[in-house]
Amino acid sequence: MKLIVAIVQDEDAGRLVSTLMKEGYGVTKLATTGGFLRAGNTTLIVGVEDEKLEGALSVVERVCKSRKQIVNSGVATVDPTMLGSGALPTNIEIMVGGATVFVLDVCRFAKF
Ligand code: 2BA
Repeated sequence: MKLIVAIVQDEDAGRLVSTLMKEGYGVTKLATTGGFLRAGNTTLIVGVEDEKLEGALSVVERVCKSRKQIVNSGVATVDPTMLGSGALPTNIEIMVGGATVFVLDVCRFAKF
Protein backbone atom coordinates (compact mmCIF):
# COMPACT_ATOMS: atom_id res chain seq x y z
CA MET A 1 0.00 0.00 0.00
CA LYS A 2 1.10 3.59 -0.66
CA LEU A 3 0.28 6.94 0.87
CA ILE A 4 0.05 9.85 -1.54
CA VAL A 5 0.69 13.28 -0.04
CA ALA A 6 -0.35 15.87 -2.62
CA ILE A 7 0.03 19.61 -2.01
CA VAL A 8 -2.26 21.49 -4.35
CA GLN A 9 -3.68 24.94 -4.84
CA ASP A 10 -6.91 25.77 -3.02
CA GLU A 11 -8.56 26.51 -6.38
CA ASP A 12 -8.10 22.89 -7.49
CA ALA A 13 -8.81 21.18 -4.17
CA GLY A 14 -12.59 20.86 -4.33
CA ARG A 15 -12.63 19.36 -7.80
CA LEU A 16 -9.71 17.07 -6.96
CA VAL A 17 -11.44 15.69 -3.86
CA SER A 18 -14.71 15.12 -5.69
CA THR A 19 -13.02 13.46 -8.69
CA LEU A 20 -10.93 11.16 -6.46
CA MET A 21 -14.02 10.22 -4.41
CA LYS A 22 -16.06 9.59 -7.56
CA GLU A 23 -13.32 7.27 -8.83
CA GLY A 24 -13.34 5.30 -5.58
CA TYR A 25 -10.35 6.67 -3.66
CA GLY A 26 -10.43 7.57 0.03
CA VAL A 27 -9.23 11.13 0.66
CA THR A 28 -8.41 13.36 3.63
CA LYS A 29 -8.12 17.08 3.01
CA LEU A 30 -5.94 19.28 5.21
CA ALA A 31 -5.70 23.08 5.21
CA THR A 32 -1.99 23.88 4.94
CA THR A 33 0.31 26.85 4.40
CA GLY A 34 3.25 27.02 2.00
CA GLY A 35 6.55 28.07 3.51
CA PHE A 36 7.59 30.32 0.63
CA LEU A 37 4.40 32.25 -0.14
CA ARG A 38 3.05 31.94 3.42
CA ALA A 39 -0.32 31.50 1.75
CA GLY A 40 -2.94 28.82 2.12
CA ASN A 41 -2.77 25.67 0.07
CA THR A 42 -4.36 22.25 0.46
CA THR A 43 -2.73 18.93 1.26
CA LEU A 44 -4.56 15.73 0.41
CA ILE A 45 -3.61 12.37 1.83
CA VAL A 46 -4.76 9.37 -0.15
CA GLY A 47 -4.11 5.77 0.87
CA VAL A 48 -4.15 3.41 -2.12
CA GLU A 49 -3.42 -0.19 -2.94
CA ASP A 50 -0.25 -0.47 -5.04
CA GLU A 51 -2.17 -1.30 -8.22
CA LYS A 52 -4.33 1.84 -7.87
CA LEU A 53 -1.39 4.23 -7.38
CA GLU A 54 -0.93 5.25 -11.01
CA GLY A 55 -4.69 5.78 -11.43
CA ALA A 56 -4.80 8.13 -8.46
CA LEU A 57 -1.73 10.05 -9.64
CA SER A 58 -3.24 10.49 -13.09
CA VAL A 59 -6.33 12.10 -11.51
CA VAL A 60 -4.08 14.56 -9.62
CA GLU A 61 -2.16 15.36 -12.82
CA ARG A 62 -5.37 15.84 -14.83
CA VAL A 63 -7.12 18.13 -12.34
CA CYS A 64 -4.30 20.31 -10.99
CA LYS A 65 -3.21 23.25 -13.09
CA SER A 66 -0.03 25.30 -12.92
CA ARG A 67 -0.66 29.01 -12.51
CA LYS A 68 1.50 32.10 -12.70
CA GLN A 69 1.60 34.15 -9.54
CA ILE A 70 3.21 37.51 -8.87
CA VAL A 71 4.94 37.69 -5.52
CA ASN A 72 6.89 40.35 -3.76
CA SER A 73 10.40 39.03 -3.39
CA GLY A 74 11.45 41.53 -0.74
CA VAL A 75 13.52 44.51 -1.77
CA ALA A 76 15.93 45.45 -4.51
CA THR A 77 18.60 48.04 -3.95
CA VAL A 78 18.49 50.90 -6.44
CA ASP A 79 21.10 53.31 -7.58
CA PRO A 80 20.92 56.13 -5.01
CA THR A 81 21.95 58.74 -7.60
CA MET A 82 18.82 57.97 -9.65
CA LEU A 83 16.06 57.70 -7.08
CA GLY A 84 17.42 59.21 -3.93
CA SER A 85 18.36 56.37 -1.67
CA GLY A 86 16.71 53.27 -0.45
CA ALA A 87 15.19 50.19 -1.83
CA LEU A 88 12.13 49.25 -3.85
CA PRO A 89 9.98 46.17 -3.55
CA THR A 90 10.47 43.82 -6.48
CA ASN A 91 7.68 41.77 -7.95
CA ILE A 92 8.67 38.48 -9.51
CA GLU A 93 6.61 35.97 -11.45
CA ILE A 94 6.68 32.36 -10.29
CA MET A 95 4.85 29.22 -11.40
CA VAL A 96 2.83 27.55 -8.65
CA GLY A 97 1.33 24.08 -8.73
CA GLY A 98 -0.24 21.97 -10.37
CA ALA A 99 0.68 19.56 -7.55
CA THR A 100 3.68 18.69 -5.41
CA VAL A 101 3.40 14.98 -4.76
CA PHE A 102 5.16 12.58 -2.41
CA VAL A 103 4.51 8.83 -2.49
CA LEU A 104 5.34 6.90 0.68
CA ASP A 105 5.34 3.18 1.43
CA VAL A 106 2.81 2.26 4.09
CA CYS A 107 4.20 -0.35 6.47
CA ARG A 108 0.90 -0.91 8.24
CA PHE A 109 -2.71 0.13 7.69
CA ALA A 110 -5.38 -0.41 10.32
CA LYS A 111 -8.83 0.88 11.21
CA PHE A 112 -9.77 0.24 14.83
P1 2BA B 1 5.19 27.46 -1.14
O1 2BA B 1 6.32 27.05 -0.29
O2 2BA B 1 4.35 28.61 -0.69
O3 2BA B 1 5.76 27.76 -2.60
C1 2BA B 1 4.93 28.27 -3.63
C2 2BA B 1 5.70 28.41 -4.91
O4 2BA B 1 6.74 29.35 -4.75
C3 2BA B 1 6.39 27.11 -5.37
O5 2BA B 1 5.47 26.33 -6.10
C4 2BA B 1 7.52 27.64 -6.23
O6 2BA B 1 7.05 27.95 -7.54
C5 2BA B 1 7.86 28.95 -5.56
N1 2BA B 1 9.01 28.83 -4.66
C6 2BA B 1 9.11 28.09 -3.54
N2 2BA B 1 10.30 28.25 -2.95
C7 2BA B 1 10.97 29.15 -3.72
C8 2BA B 1 12.25 29.75 -3.66
N3 2BA B 1 13.11 29.47 -2.66
N4 2BA B 1 12.60 30.62 -4.64
C9 2BA B 1 11.76 30.93 -5.64
N5 2BA B 1 10.52 30.39 -5.76
C10 2BA B 1 10.15 29.52 -4.83
P2 2BA B 1 5.55 24.77 -6.00
O7 2BA B 1 6.96 24.28 -6.18
O8 2BA B 1 4.50 24.24 -6.93
O9 2BA B 1 5.15 24.37 -4.49
C11 2BA B 1 3.82 24.52 -4.03
C12 2BA B 1 3.75 24.21 -2.56
O10 2BA B 1 4.13 22.83 -2.38
C13 2BA B 1 4.71 24.98 -1.68
O11 2BA B 1 4.17 26.23 -1.34
C14 2BA B 1 4.84 24.07 -0.46
O12 2BA B 1 3.67 24.21 0.35
C15 2BA B 1 4.79 22.70 -1.11
N6 2BA B 1 6.14 22.15 -1.37
C16 2BA B 1 6.90 22.32 -2.46
N7 2BA B 1 8.04 21.62 -2.37
C17 2BA B 1 8.01 21.02 -1.17
C18 2BA B 1 8.92 20.15 -0.47
N8 2BA B 1 10.10 19.75 -0.99
N9 2BA B 1 8.55 19.69 0.77
C19 2BA B 1 7.36 20.05 1.31
N10 2BA B 1 6.46 20.86 0.70
C20 2BA B 1 6.79 21.34 -0.52
